[in-house]
Amino acid sequence: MGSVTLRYFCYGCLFTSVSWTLLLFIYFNVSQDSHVPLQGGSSSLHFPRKFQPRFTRLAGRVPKSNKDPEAGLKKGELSPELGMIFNEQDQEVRDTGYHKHAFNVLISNRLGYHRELPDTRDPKCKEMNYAGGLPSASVVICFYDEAFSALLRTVHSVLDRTPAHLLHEIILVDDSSDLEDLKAELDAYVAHHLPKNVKLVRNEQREGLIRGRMIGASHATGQVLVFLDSHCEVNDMWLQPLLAPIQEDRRTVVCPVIDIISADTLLYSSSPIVRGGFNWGLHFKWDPVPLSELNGPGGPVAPIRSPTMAGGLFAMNRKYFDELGQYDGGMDIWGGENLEISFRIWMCGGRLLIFPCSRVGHIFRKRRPYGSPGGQDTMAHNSLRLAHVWMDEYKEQYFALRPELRNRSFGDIAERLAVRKRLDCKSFKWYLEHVYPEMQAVPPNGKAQQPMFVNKGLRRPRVLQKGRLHNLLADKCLVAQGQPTQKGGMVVARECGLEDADQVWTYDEEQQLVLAGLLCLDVSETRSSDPPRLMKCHGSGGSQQWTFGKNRRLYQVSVGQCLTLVDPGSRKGYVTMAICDGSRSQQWQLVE
Ligand code: LR7
Ligand code: MN
Repeated sequence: MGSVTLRYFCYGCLFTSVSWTLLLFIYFNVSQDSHVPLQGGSSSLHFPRKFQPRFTRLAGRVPKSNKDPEAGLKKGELSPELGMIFNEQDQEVRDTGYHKHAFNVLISNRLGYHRELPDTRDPKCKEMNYAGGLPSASVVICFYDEAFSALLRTVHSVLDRTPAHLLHEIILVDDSSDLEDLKAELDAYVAHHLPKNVKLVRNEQREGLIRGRMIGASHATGQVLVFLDSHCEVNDMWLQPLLAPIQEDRRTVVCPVIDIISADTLLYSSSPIVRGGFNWGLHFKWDPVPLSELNGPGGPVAPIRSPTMAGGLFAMNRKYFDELGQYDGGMDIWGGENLEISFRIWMCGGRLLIFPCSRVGHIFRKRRPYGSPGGQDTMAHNSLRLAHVWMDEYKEQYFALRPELRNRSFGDIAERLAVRKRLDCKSFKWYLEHVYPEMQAVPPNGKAQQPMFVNKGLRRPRVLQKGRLHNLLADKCLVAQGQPTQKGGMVVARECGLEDADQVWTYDEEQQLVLAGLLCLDVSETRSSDPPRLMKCHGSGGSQQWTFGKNRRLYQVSVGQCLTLVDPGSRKGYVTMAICDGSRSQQWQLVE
């Protein structure tokens, strides 16, 4: 993942939850079209029925139709037009939000601090009973420059979905955020709108998430520590399945299934049941769960042994966290601590389990929007420390991939070696043989794998409609400016060619527009005013997700704007993204 350091700011977009509720009420219930001048009143411009996409896939998806946004939404579904840009201020919120936080802050703000989520658990989870007398939890949320609405949704989701007697406290650790308004807003909010057991701790200097969590834990007094990233939403009955096994065995460390909150649409959807692994580049990765374990006697509610954890979301007995050596305080900012604590848990007598009945959503971003204060590669520094402390002769596997790090200094690790000795931990060889036998000693291609979800599969989305994309005002069709095979190429409106296969678009169930069966119509993440381009289809919605709406508008879900012909008289046929205004330059139709 790349990282950039950005220090600028706009929280002019902040409202209290009350005013947001009001705004959303107006937006959805009263007069959605009153925001949109020049619109005709016709409602006959919907897709023909046969092309209306089905609703049958994952719960919590954006409804795939151009129905009225407020009509018939199921629990946890979002209006596809929730990110609609109405004015320059909306645009500013969206664009600077992407820049600073790498997700759609406009939608995050509009969602407010409370929302319903689809229940993503296996139905059998509802039959589970958790005995009384579970230990109480201290939830530690460490954050640096987080978007206020995302942080508050994290906090409120915990308050809303955790029985009071199990929630000892929430400890917010502000890791010396640079966004000044975030500090002021949060002070006021914590003082006036949150219960007393929500505490705010401020680091005087940026410590990074690893020392940040240690500081949070040092303030905690509950029996169990639960760590969360600052852009999560916990789902129904999330905590009980995590507390019960810790009560049974204090050396069991537990993770929920991490559901996916889309960075572009904020849609909450179920994540596949996978477990944690890693590669020799010391990147975390998701692995399929061995069938023997998936189909074991406990069925879909049984815990899954996981060789590693992703890092951000887990629960652990607080005293055991101390005994096990907390974290390596010599690790900086971000990276590596997740593998370090995973190895330590397994090698030193504990175990790490994922409980499929506990579900917590996390906003998965495409990049990290912050860097380290001095621009250092903290992932490399932290990985070196963990390799030297825990990996024995297997650290050579890492150096084979990263020879430039072999002689790099990594600070003092004496304290960590003492932890390993004190706990009489097993060897890394033992860990590989008993916990992660799937790991191959020699990397097959010498390359580190990508540390992200790769669970999409190769299935091609079902085509819903096919034809030329006709602009009604100019009587022209949307085509590639150059070759339709050229990645990054622009699109323009030109004379329609009836026989021309290069003009044929498909619209599919993923709401993608694919030209000539090759590339997808895609928009820029950070600048909503940039013209759309043809890019490789990525299959994860967002920048490639389009809906046909009122007045034949072609709406872009993550940009919140409509495809617009710039100058209908000009032969150049340029198109751009612009605020949806119902004008004829925004009327598009797929015609066979
Ligand atoms: O200097 C910092 N100080 C902080 O307080 C940098 C970050 N942070 C906070 C930040 O605001 C956030 O709340 O630390 C938290 C994690 O940072 P992210 O969200 O940028 O990290 P991530 O989600 O990309 O990374 C994953 O790997 C990290 C390795 O250090 C941490 O373990 C994260 O907690 C972890 N996140 C998850 O496991 C969520 C699931 C993602 C996956 C896979
Ligand atoms: Mn995160």
